[in-house]
Order: sequence, then C-alpha cells, then structure tokens
Amino acid sequence: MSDIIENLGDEVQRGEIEKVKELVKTAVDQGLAPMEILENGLRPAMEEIGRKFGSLEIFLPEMMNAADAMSAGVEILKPYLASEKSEAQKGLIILGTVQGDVHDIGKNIVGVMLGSLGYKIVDLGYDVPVLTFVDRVIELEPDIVGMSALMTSTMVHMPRVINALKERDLRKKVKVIVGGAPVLPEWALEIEADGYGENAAEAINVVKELLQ
Ligand code: HCB
Repeated sequence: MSDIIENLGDEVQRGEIEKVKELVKTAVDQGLAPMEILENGLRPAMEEIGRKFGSLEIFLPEMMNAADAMSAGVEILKPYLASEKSEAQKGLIILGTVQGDVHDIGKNIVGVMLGSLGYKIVDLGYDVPVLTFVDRVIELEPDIVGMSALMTSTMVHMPRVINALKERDLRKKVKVIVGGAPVLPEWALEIEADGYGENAAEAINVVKELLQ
C-alpha cells in the first residue's frame, strides 16, 4: 500500500479534516484512482474506527470526528468518482438510509457515483420512515429503491419497506436494492430484495443489470 493511502487512513482515524483534504488532493494529483483512495484509504479507516468503538478503545466524539474527516475526503473525491460520464437519463433511483439510522456516508457515495453515471437520484436522506419510502414510490414511480442500513437494529426496516410495497401492489413496479456494512447477500435474498451491493462499485453493477 502506498504511503499516502496509509497516511490518509491514519489522519481519518485522528479526525484531522484539513490533513485528510490535503492528502486526498495530493493522492488525486499523483494519479491514484479515486476508487482506490476510497476503498483502500478512507473506507478501511472507518472500519477500524468502528472496531475501536466496538471494543471501547474510542468513544462517540472520536467516531464523530473521524466521520467528519471521512466526509470531507469524500467531498473532495466526488467530482472524480465517476468512472464514465453520461448525459443520458438512465433511470430514476430513490435512495435512503432506513428508519432510526443516521449513517449516510456510504449511501451518499453510492448516490454520487450513480448520479454521475446519468441516473437521476432522489436522495431521501437518513432516518427515512418506512412509509416515506412507499409514499415517494407512489409519487415518483422510480425504477429502483436503494436502501442503506449500518446497524443490525435498523436493517429490520428493510423488509418492512418491501412488505409495505407488496401490500400496496407496488413491488412488481419497482426494483429494490440494499446495502450497508451489516447487510449480506443472504439477507438480501431472505427479504426478497432484487439486489445487493457490498460497495458502491457493486451497487452500480447491480443497478446496471437490473435496468438492462
Ligand atoms: Co456508527 N456505528 N453509530 N456512527 N458507525 C457503526 C455502524 C458500528 C458498527 C460501530 C461499532 O459498534 N462497531 C455500530 C453499529 C452496531 C450495530 O450494528 N448494532 C454503530 C453505532 C452503535 C452507532 C451509534 C448507536 C453510537 C451511539 O450513539 N452510541 C450511533 C447511531 C445513531 C443512529 O444511527 N441512530 C452512531 C453514530 C455514528 C456517527 C454519527 C458518529 C457516524 C455516522 C456519520 C454519518 O454517516 N454521517 C458513525 C460512523 C461513521 C460509523 C462507522 C465507524 C463507519 C460507517 C461508515 O461511514 N463507513 C461504523 C463502523 C462500520 O461500519 N464498520 C459505525 C464507510 C462507508 C463508506 O461504508 O458500509 O456505509 P458503508 O457504505 C458502503 C457499502 O456498504 C455500500 O456502498 C458504500 C460505499 O462503498 N452501501 C450500499 C452502503 N449503502 C448502500 C445501499 C445500497 O442500496 C447499496 C450499497
């Protein structure tokens, strides 16, 4: 791993916003691929922060600082994250982090990348109530609903959204994809989602397949 990627991870963990911005800019200038910066530098740092938080080595303020540093890095990366540019309107995707869950960094990355590929994104934000997903499906008639959950306690709202769509006879009209750190392919199958993305790149592939 390059020094810059390693330093980037350390600075994210320290919550050093300005240093993270500087390192991301330098990494881009040095020609490192945006996805490499994201997947090898920024994301593993957040996984490590999550591990340290879980084992009480750090507490909420440190996790919040690291999240702010990660978000600042993602903000700099946004314009570079698209692998292919497209003006064509490819489909409408509604994204949201499920009820009770404020984690939105990963969902935002998925949204930025899909948006830059020509999909129209309506981002419902975080802590999105079950029925808000349903109401927006009725109102906007999207091609895909993408749900994100970062906690085992909130991923249970994913099947609630799917069931609410079924009850209103909407399930066949819209594809559903799910993701977020605790979400596994088995879970996606169990709740009868149409697709699952372990990361943003996979989510893009799934969306492309579903809309073919
Ligand atoms: Co938070 N938190 N947190 N947290 N947090 C986790 C998720 C824990 C796992 C940490 C731990 O305990 N080890 C844990 C959840 C445990 C569980 O499952 N039960 C946890 C907890 C407990 C909490 C609080 C309850 C802490 C507290 O208050 N005591 C609280 C929850 C508040 C709430 O939601 N009601 C909380 C708060 C926070 C913040 C605010 C400090 C901050 C979030 C800031 C924000 O998002 N704006 C935060 C963070 C940053 C994390 C960790 C450290 C990182 C999450 C992250 O951003 N990862 C996380 C630890 C972890 O995940 N390992 C920890 C980086 C992104 C890029 O990865 O997986 O989100 P991603 O997204 C990927 C991928 O999954 C996929 O593509 C993305 C890009 O590649 N993807 C999708 C994501 N969504 C998709 C949707 C699709 O449809 C398709 C693909």
